[in-house]
Amino acid sequence: MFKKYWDEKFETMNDGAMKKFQLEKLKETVKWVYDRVPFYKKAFDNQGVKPSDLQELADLAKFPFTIKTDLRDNYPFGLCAVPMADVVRIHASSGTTGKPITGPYTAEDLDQWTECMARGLWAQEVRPDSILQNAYGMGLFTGGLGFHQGALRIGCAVVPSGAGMTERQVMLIQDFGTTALCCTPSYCLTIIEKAEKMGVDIKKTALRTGHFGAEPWSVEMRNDIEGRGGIHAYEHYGLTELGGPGISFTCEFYQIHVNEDHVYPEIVDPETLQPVPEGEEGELVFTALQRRAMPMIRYRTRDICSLKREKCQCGRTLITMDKILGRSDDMMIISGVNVFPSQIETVLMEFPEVEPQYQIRLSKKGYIDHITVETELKKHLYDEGKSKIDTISKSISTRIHQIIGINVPVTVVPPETIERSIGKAKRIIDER
Ligand code: DLL
Repeated sequence: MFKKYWDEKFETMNDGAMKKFQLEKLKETVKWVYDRVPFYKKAFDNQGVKPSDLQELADLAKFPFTIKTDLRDNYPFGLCAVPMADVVRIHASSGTTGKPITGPYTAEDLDQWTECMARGLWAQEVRPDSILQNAYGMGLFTGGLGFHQGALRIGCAVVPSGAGMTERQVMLIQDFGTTALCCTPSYCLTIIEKAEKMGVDIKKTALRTGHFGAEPWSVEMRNDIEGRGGIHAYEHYGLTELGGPGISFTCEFYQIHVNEDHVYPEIVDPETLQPVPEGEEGELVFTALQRRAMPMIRYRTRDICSLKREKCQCGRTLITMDKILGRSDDMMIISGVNVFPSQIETVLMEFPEVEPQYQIRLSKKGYIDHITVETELKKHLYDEGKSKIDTISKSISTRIHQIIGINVPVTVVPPETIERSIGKAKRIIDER
């Protein structure tokens, strides 16, 4: 049976019907948390809003935002809206600083998450006869089990290889005839590089699709992965606070469709917190529509992005979001210009001489902040010596100036000195 969409009703729902559905779910959710979570009751009361004030979608703007520190302040389960007896799984973010962000799920939440994942993977050519190698970190991270469940629901063969042991990943791709690979885009590059070293041409394997996410990556990086891996590189986006991956996914036309029957997206100006007009850039804010264990109301993701409602050739009517430019936490202000690592990446990827590996080092010289971009040259070029290295680093620096408008010295480091990622790549080294 030919089935184009996993869930045709919602994926192709007309705007009016979707808005009606969203309003109904929003009303339920604000009431659900107001009645059950003291934090929300207090926040709504302080703002002078009641669940009954939500009469149309625009009324959501009257409700308070939720931010990361609210989750930390109420760690681990203070924002939970159900008794522990109804919780069946708890995920958590890696939390590089302080305590992690917790993500509890009821059985129904898990089921819906699984549906969202199956929906995305189906749109990305995964079928019951696919062999899907899941190299996202297994465990507390939502990537591993999120993709696992979605793939199981489709009924394909799942290889839960987890992140790391890269040589073995290459072996499994070859021996098992893996057709779909799930991992972060930076880990995919690590796998491709390892394969090249092992003398394995990934293009000659059965691998056809990649399902990448969990970190920002440029279109140029995607093109590189597609070219070197001989695959279609699809994307997923999500965050622990909203239940992990499954918030949005790319279709075959690279449009990132938001599962807006599950999350209600808004874009706000990060300074004024006012909604910005459609198509304009700002901070992504999500409200959960169907979750029960820990539904977030107007959660500020800190991800910088824009939303567009345009007709997509794939036939899906789900609103689309742009590729994430970066997190506002990772935004650097250099000579007064706002810069995201992904913009530096875009310039670097124009240079076929460099490896798709880079780090941005921030340091202090006296009172002055100093930035350098470190990257690697292809080994044979590096071996040509200093004058080659100097010429290329100068050209990159000039190009960064042309494109982004900032003066940044570029340092070429010896081959393979930038640490290869197996999960989320660390792009900024802050030594200030
Ligand atoms: O990274 C969930 C996930 C797993 C998404 C696997 C996709 C695939 P967290 O660890 O909580 O959850 O990190 C969430 O990662 O706010 C973004 O800043 C970033 N992020 C996630 N997906 C993308 C993407 C998972 N496709 C944070 N592009 C988010 C850019 C992404 N950034």
